[in-house]
Amino acid sequence: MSFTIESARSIFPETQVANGIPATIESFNQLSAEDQLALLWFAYTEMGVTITPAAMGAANMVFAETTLTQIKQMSAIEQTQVMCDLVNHSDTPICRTYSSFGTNIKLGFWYQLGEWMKQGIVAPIPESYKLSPQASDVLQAIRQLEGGQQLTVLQNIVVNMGYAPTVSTQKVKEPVVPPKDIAPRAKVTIEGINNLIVLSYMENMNAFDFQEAVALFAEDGALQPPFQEPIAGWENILTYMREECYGLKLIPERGVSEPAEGEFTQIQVTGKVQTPWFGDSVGINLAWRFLLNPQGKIFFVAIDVLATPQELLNMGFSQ
Ligand code: EQ3
Repeated sequence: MSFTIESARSIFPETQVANGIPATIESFNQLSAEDQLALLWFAYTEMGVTITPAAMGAANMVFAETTLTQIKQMSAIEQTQVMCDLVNHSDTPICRTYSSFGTNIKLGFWYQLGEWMKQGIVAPIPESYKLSPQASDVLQAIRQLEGGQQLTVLQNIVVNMGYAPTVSTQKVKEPVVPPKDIAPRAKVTIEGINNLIVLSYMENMNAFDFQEAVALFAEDGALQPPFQEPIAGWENILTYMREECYGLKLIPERGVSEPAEGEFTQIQVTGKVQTPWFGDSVGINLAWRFLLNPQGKIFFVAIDVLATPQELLNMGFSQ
């Protein structure tokens, strides 16, 4: 019997995924627009992490400049309306433009608005704003997540704002990374793993050499980001990596490799990833679940955010 992408999704079923993340996002989405905006403000200011301004350069904010200038010139009431529209997924020109931005531009857009809110250029959340009891519960749930998980919640919420019509529009492409931006290659070692494809995946991702990273996949192979559906095929994976992975630092620590059905090999690796937004101040605890086909190519890899840091040590080793 051979694997399908669907059956590959359940390799290493004992992986303890941080299911608190989608649950928190779900309860956040039930709140009123005002509560959502205020809660994000309070959560963000409480987190005690600061965005590395260098990440703004990588985000290529030129795509968002016109919209940001437009918002800057609005009255306070209009500014608040725009922010509520974004949260409400209203069909407005700004919401449509926002949806066409890549992830990094969306994050940079809110970072800029946040800075302007602090400076009084954009309508702030009144300090006396009283969250509803439901919103206070969601804020409490966010407080209880560990740092990397809080960022994952924040990122997911921000990325899904705006209005995307069902007929897909042309996405604003993030900068295509020219060869000179490929970082120096650093050798990766993973305790318990000597598989060259897995090691090479980590090394190429850290060098931002996404062409080489994609060449490690089978032509019909797939990559499944946390809490998302698998992205299948070389071209789609490459587009995704160019948009989402520039600046990420993968820090795999240890793993296990074992034979699977039909001469496939399954490999589980645990470790951390750092995002350029917060430099090395926050590491997100992750697991990679690789399934290699009999030719040794990556047929499937899932990336999961782990429930507890303890999982970094526990996983795979109890078998
Ligand atoms: C202004 C303010 C504060 C208040 C206002 O009311 C509303 C909003 C929205 C506000 C602003 C919020 C801001 C500025 C939020 C910024 C959030 C940021 C910068 C979050 C960044 C998070 C980054 C994360 C979680 C990155 C995770 C990366 C992962 C898991 C990478 C995984 C991958 C690996 C390891 C692979 O091997 C393959 C690719 C893949 C990407 C899946």
